[in-house]
Amino acid sequence: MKILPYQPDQSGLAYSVGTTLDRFIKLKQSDFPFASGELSQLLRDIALAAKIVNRETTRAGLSNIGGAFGQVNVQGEEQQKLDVIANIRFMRALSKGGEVCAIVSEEEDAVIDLQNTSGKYVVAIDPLDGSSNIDVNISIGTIFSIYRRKTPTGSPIQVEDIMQAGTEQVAAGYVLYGSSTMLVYTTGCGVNGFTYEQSLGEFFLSHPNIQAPKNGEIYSVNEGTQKEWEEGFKAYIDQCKEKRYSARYIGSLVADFHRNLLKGGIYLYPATNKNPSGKLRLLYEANALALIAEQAGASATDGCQRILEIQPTTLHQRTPLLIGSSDMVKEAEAFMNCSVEKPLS
Ligand code: FDP
Repeated sequence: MKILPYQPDQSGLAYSVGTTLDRFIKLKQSDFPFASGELSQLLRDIALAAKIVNRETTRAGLSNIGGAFGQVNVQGEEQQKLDVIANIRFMRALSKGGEVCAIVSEEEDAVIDLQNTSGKYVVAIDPLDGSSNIDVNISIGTIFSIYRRKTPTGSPIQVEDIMQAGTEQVAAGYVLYGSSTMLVYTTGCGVNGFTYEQSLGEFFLSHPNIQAPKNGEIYSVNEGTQKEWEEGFKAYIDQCKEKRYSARYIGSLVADFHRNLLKGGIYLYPATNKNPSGKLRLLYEANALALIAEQAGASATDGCQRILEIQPTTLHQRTPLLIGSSDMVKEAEAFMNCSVEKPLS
């Protein structure tokens, strides 16, 4: 009997499809001493739900899942049917896996206790971000943060398990449903991006070790609220214009953030009259993107304080957000007036 060692094919006849998300997660598990595989499984559960949400979003115009659901969420925002569907999909995936004990979702007033006291992890999630863009076929996203519970497993969940600062995240990521669907995540050892290959039903590593440019020439802000900005903020945006930066604002945080992360730029959502503490939610929007930003060499601040160090006090707490290329964020911060007392969100 003849036995030969395996020689990878060099002919180029069948191109390599690359590293799947599953394999990558498994390979990276060894980055964590004593890892038991639960976080890896949790990331895989999120990826599965993302594939399902991707399927729903891509047929949004065809099936009866577009438009408003007819209810408002705890933020007072009108829920779209796809917001509700995405929430159900992620809740289901996270509750079935067994690794999670509690979920904070944009679409739920309260913390959802999964009654799984053996679950080590708490997930904060915005199941479908940028939902005003769903019906007009523009990029939308999912944002998630994963925390390890503070109290011992086996006991009921407590406030300290939920109200953790962003520095405590063990992993965070987003899914961008755009011209292609991408999942980008970090476990605190750099940032990696995966593109969904629809025909194979798999995410493949497409953007290894993402490094954000230190500087950029794109600013992303809703200029319609300009009259409500504080003077320093106005002055910074004026400077962006003087420097002939490009204005790019999709109105989907994930999409605006992703573009600026890859190309260099800054996304800003300041305090306004309507949203005196800013619009974006700390627990399930700002924190996840701030961790990714920092892991990729970019930064995130509320104008005066590093986002990751803000101690949350309420579930749906809002924060101003300045996030993107580190030099741009630093420059913007220098314009902010940090002596004014901030209103409670
Ligand atoms: P949306 O309300 O459509 O869900 O998360 C909130 C968010 O979108 C962000 O994705 C987006 O960047 C921002 O709000 C848009 O707000 P404005 O319409 O006030 O600009």
